[in-house]
Amino acid sequence: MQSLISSTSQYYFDIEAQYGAHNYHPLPVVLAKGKGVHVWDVDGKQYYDFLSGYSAVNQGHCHPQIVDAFIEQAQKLTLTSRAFYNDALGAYEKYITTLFGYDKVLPMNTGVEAVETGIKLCRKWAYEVKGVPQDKAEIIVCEKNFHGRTSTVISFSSDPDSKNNFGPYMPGFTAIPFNDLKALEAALENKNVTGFLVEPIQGEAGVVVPDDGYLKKAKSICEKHNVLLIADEIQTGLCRTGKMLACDHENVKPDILLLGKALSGGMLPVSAVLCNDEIMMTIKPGEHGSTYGGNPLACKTAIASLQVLQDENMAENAVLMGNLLRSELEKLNSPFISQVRGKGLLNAIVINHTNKDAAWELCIRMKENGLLAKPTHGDKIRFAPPLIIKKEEMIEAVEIVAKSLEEMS
Ligand code: IF1
Repeated sequence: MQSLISSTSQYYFDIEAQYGAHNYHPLPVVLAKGKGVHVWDVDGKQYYDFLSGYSAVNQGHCHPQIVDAFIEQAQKLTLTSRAFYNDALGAYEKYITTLFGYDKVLPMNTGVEAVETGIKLCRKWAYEVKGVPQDKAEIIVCEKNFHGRTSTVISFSSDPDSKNNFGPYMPGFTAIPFNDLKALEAALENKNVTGFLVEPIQGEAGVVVPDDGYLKKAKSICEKHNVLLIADEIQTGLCRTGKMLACDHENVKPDILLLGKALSGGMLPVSAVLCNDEIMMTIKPGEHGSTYGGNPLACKTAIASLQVLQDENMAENAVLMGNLLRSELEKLNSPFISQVRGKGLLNAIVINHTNKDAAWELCIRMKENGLLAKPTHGDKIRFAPPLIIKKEEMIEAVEIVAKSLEEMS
């Protein structure tokens, strides 16, 4: 379906095509402003943002308290490097470790850096604490995982787009089916296994929610084999699924917790690795780091981002609005929707249509009607608005989905 494109928007499409890498295929919309659940394009048209920066703006676009914290620190001191102490890092470290109940935090920037750091900690712990033979540590991952795009992390991806022609690949990873405890039990018979890296809900795979009790049983299997559970909560964490952490739905405490995205409310890249001393203290001075890791601007922004999640009860709202979204979508009884699934405000619909571009076309129609969402892996569309969305806004958003589905027929 041909989208209605203004000449202003076309200018931006062209300049990016000319000067920017073509590593994305964005929806044809050029955004210029964001506030709360809304974004506006260069022509001033308003949209509901149902992607939330891939769950990085859970708190809503340009949340005033987060912006204020950012601006205040930006005018004082933004980066010292870790070659020196600064007056923001310690307070942040105390805040976040107290909030999540771990001895220590290792501050990084992007989500994949937190994943890489978690892998390095798990391996170091294997050799220096568990006693795995040198260079034999094995980490179990799940098929259809998404943990980021560095060369190590795509080494254990099962997605050809993420992996093809980026070899040679990093060894030391074994993939098992997600949501399969027998496969996990069997994989952990290998005494060299040191960790199990898993997303509590698989995001990019199309919001795949495991059976109730899966995480709890996985944790006990790991404990039985002295294997670390590494929970990648970079997308599922920070109230997105209706609890502070998706692991909280089953009262599971990962050995290594990975956070990112909404940890900064969409202001700048901030990620974090949390674990207890037995694991964290295996890394000694000079053995890991990052120029921007733990910078004062990130620390103050992250505290504000975590505080507003709690102050504004965003997890509770995610439960209520997620239930409303899924029930309203089900009520549409659209022949084009074969499944509605998710937890809290991490949701996806599976499109049932002979036309392979149906999901894309539906996203184009929703864009024309005032709602932005993006297909993932062909026939799924993720619906993940900011967690501050109100009931009347959710109702209006579903009306846009319904109208767009009508147009599809
Ligand atoms: C893209 C989606 C993909 C993540 C989980 C680590 C990372 C991500 C569970 C790495 C990042 C982003 C990356 C972006 C699209 C988006 C994404 F699921 F969120 F939609 F790809 F799967 N763990 N997810 O979801 O964090 O290094 O990006 O900060 O690469 O296209 P990052």
